[in-house]
Amino acid sequence: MSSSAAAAPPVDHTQLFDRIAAAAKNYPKPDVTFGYGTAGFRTLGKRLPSVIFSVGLLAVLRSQRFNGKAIGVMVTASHNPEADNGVKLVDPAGEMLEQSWEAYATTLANCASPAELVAAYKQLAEQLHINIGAPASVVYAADTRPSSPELIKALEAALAAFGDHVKTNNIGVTTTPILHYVVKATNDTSGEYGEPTIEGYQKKTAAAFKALIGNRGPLKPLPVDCANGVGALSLADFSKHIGDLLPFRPLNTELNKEGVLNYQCGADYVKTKQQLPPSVAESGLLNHPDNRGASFDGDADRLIYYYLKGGKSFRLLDGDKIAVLAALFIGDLVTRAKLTDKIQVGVVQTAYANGSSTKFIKSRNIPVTCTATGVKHLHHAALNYDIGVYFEANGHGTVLFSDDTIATLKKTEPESPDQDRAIKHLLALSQLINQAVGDALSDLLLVEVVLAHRGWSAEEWDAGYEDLPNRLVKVEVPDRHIFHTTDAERKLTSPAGLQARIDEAVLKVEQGRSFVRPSGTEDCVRVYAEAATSSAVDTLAAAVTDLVKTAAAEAAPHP
Ligand code: 16G
Ligand code: MG
Repeated sequence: MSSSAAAAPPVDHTQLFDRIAAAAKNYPKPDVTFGYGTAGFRTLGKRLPSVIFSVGLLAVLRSQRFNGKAIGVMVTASHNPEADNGVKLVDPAGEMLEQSWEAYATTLANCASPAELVAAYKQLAEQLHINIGAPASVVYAADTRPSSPELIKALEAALAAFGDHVKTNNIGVTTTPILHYVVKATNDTSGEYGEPTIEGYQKKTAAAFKALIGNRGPLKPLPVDCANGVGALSLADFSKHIGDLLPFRPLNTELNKEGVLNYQCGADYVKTKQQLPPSVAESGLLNHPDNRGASFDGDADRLIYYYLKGGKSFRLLDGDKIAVLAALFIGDLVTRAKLTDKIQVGVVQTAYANGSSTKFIKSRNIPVTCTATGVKHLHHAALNYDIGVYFEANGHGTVLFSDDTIATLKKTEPESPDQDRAIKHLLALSQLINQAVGDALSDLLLVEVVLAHRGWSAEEWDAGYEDLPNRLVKVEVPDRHIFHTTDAERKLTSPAGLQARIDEAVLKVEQGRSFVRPSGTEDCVRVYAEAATSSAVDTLAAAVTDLVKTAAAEAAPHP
């Protein structure tokens, strides 16, 4: 970086390369091709040790690239079955790894031998002009999966090869959003973001929650389905900090029983099946119409709410409903703070957002941006707003406050007690809501704060708009890579002619909308459809599925 670096004598890193190669021998690569996808690497846990080892090397390089700032490594496979595992890297500001580095992760993960790995690593460092002898810092954590301890050992073996100049911080078993928080807090030089520990996260979140609830508590008990995952731990820890202010009724908290993680429970189960997990139904905790319940996914970065209307019929309160609840509440606070000319609140969604939610948000004069699927895309777009509310329908999301917004809030002199309260509430929300990444626990607290302030039950929250009936179909095709999209994945550019046929099918049904995209996490193509009625959406989903299958078969090579 400095001119003296260029003039320095070449450093001999042979010993380091030898140590890396020797350690890598213990983690032979299986005969699998790996790819760093939407959520990092994800596959059967037993296939991953070599991948995790290579991720350790990349984390060090990434940290050196930022002059030794901490990089995060999270070992988790989120809502996937228990036998799966995964790993992703977290950038210094607590964000997902910058996209251009995903290809480097893939290159290192696919090296077939220790010698190849060292050569690829060396080449990468040269190409990026990174001094591999420079200091680095890596913070890491894992979820509760049985394969996680073994994978953490592989990561530590890679980091240990560097000796003392790589600082490591194993924060243990925790949620993905807490790891993101700790990375952001570690690198925050202002010291304002919070202590860089799990405890620091709990304290900061609890203080903001208490300030926002004020004398509105104690709130009604809340059943929380923890998917038998790591969210159960953070919920129990958090509970100690707030006492009875919000009494949780934790469900699915088995962390040591085999085969139960994400099994018939969790946010993904509820969203895809559109029904209560059997365990939640059996608990009877939702039988009262005023009650609401929530589900986390396996690493607690997704949140879904629900209730039984009239104590009987299941109603889903998904990421779209959370986004609407949050955006309108925050918008009202900005109005009361008399800052509408300085602070613009916007919502970011994907094409999976129910059309009714988008229409509803726009009808309230709140701008909406649509991005491609995947947290990083939404997060990036949300940064364009002063306060950006982003949620995927599946429950991933958060609310980002820009630095300028925080500065504006801090320097505004209130002229009335109401304006003063609104400003304080906005500042407290910026402390409550995880600014690094979507966080099921902090999002849950956000929902509870809004409901408490509005004095609403789940049913009143739900009353804003009615979801259009929708279907999500998974279509297995010979080659999903022939499907290419544009316009935030709302239109196909190939196979040729398919989009025009989908458009024709859409026109045949009232309020129809449908799009097709290749999955970033599974070997399939996903069809989404919505329409005015349940039967119309069935017709549309079936028609588009047929079109996709036909186009995929026509494109496949004939034997
Ligand atoms: C990953 C993404 C999630 C997205 C999903 C789509 C992150 C942390 N996770 O789980 O946001 O909704 O992929 O899966 O970005 P798909 O490409 O298989 O439809
Ligand atoms: Mg997750």
